[in-house]
Amino acid sequence: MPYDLYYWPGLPGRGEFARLVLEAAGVPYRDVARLPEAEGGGVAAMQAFMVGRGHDGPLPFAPPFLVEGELVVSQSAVIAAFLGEHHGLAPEAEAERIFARSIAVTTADLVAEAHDVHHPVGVGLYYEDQKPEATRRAAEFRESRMPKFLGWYEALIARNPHDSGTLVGPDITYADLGLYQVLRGLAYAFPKRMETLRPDYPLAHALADKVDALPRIAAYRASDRATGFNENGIFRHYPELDAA
Ligand SMILES: N[C@@H](CCC(=O)N[C@@H](CS)C(=O)NCC(=O)O)C(=O)O
Repeated sequence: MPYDLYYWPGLPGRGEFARLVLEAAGVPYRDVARLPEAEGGGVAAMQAFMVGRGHDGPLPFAPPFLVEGELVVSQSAVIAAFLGEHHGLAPEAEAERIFARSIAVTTADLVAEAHDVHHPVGVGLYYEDQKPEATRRAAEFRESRMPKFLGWYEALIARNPHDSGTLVGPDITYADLGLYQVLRGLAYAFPKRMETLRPDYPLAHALADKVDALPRIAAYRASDRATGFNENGIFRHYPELDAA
């Protein structure tokens, strides 16, 4: 049975943290909400699952979630860890396995902060209705939060005792795929700021380049399964929120 991944169509969003692990591992999956309703897909199928229609399993609070038979896995970091651990993209040693999970959860924190830059007052409001607050939030995010998160990733790679150029353990893991995605997202949303910061994080960027060159990731990015960043997503490019 292939996995069923449920996430909003039309944006990479938080679904991408699951999708990248599935793609890097070469694991078959259905991106259910992107399928036609005639094939049991669409947003309606996703929303039906979330209210328990047609199944009596756990209810995910929000997309993304992953379903395989009776197993329902929600929260982007938990999904990435679950898939990585089951499909050869996680460290073997227990301490490193646990730390990879911590990295993934921290990455989810960064994603939430990147989202809150354009929605600092309320998730249910339009960006246009919270622009002054977004301007203030963006300055703090660019100047303080981006260097703090990126510096942490850089330090992890530098301190990795395996000297593998990865965040944790001897090989590329789902934690590295998450870093790859946030670096791409931040470069899309804040191109000027990322250009300024880039020289400070050579190891993180080298790792992202390595992930980008993985044959399965390259094939995925060239496929019609991959969706580009846009202003419906988490990482949005509003020029007025970016600065060097
Ligand atoms: N912490 C969760 C956040 C999930 C989340 O906020 N999902 C968004 C889409 S990216 C959503 O549809 N939220 C609906 C809601 O919060 O009501 C995760 O990382 O998966």
